[in-house]
Amino acid sequence: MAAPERGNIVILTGAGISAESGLGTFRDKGGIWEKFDWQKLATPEAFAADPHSVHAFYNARRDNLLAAEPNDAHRALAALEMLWRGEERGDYLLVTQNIDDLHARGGSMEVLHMHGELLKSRCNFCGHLFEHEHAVSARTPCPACNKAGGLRPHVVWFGEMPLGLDTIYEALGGCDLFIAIGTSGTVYPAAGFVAEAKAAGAWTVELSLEPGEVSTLFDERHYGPATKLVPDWLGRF
Ligand code: BV8
Repeated sequence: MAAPERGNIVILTGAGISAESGLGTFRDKGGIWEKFDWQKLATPEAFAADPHSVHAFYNARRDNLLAAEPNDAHRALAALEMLWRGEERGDYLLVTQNIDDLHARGGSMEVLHMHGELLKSRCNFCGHLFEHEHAVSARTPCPACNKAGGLRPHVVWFGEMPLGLDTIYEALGGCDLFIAIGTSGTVYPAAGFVAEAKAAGAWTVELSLEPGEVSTLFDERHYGPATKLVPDWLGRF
């Protein structure tokens, strides 16, 4: 597809865009859900049953993230956002399933974290939401209400409502170009976004290492490592 001069763009990223920054993906060989059981670590029931193990799981991933750097794919998306918004070519929405902060550190100004953020926790007692890099445990007191035992990762677990869905579905309903980058198309509702975009008449593009579970829905598909594929494909704008 030739790059459009104008129009509304929605981009959905998944763990694959951060793979070359050293953060694990979930379902690739050796992925996170191969090593860890998501039913014991990424559901509200798991947290209620064993908050210590769940906090330890996210503390370890937070440490990995603090040692990671954004890559050329993150930076290429930031450049597209700058161009699209700077020249008022249309709406631009970056939605990520990732809980890392590499899009922001790579220069993206606005990122919708539909599955939450690893560098944030919130208090179940007072609702306080705060950023932190240090480890948190079931005994850590809330910095606002000072009560201990109520802190949880600001992460959307399986069975929980993803964040920002109203904004996302509104953008999908009016988008001209939908690009999915580094996602296996396994987790809903994110995996259903391509169908929403198609229904709105958008051109849909999959950029990943290999075909995902909803690949056949895409108008255009390119495969390869994101740090090469994304700057190359976005270079046409
Ligand atoms: C919801 C945060 C209702 C946590 C995550 C039974 C009970 C309850 C729910 C369900 C159920 N059955 C089905 C569901 C729905 C469920 C779901 O979809 N389950 C799946 C497993 C079937 N979804 C939910 O529960 C969601 N909530 O349904 O609420 C609702 C429904 C509709 C509307 C409103 C409300 C909540 C899901 C969120 C769960 N939280 N993460 C954490 O991170 O610890 S999900 C987890 O999977 C991550 O967020 C991850 O981002 C996401 C998707 O995975 P991917 O990003 O795609 O990563 P993956 O490893 O799978 O793929 C990597 C891809 O990268 C591959 O394609 C690979 O080829 C590519 N790649 C690899 N290397 C590279 C690369 N590409 C380019 N370059 C490379 N170098």
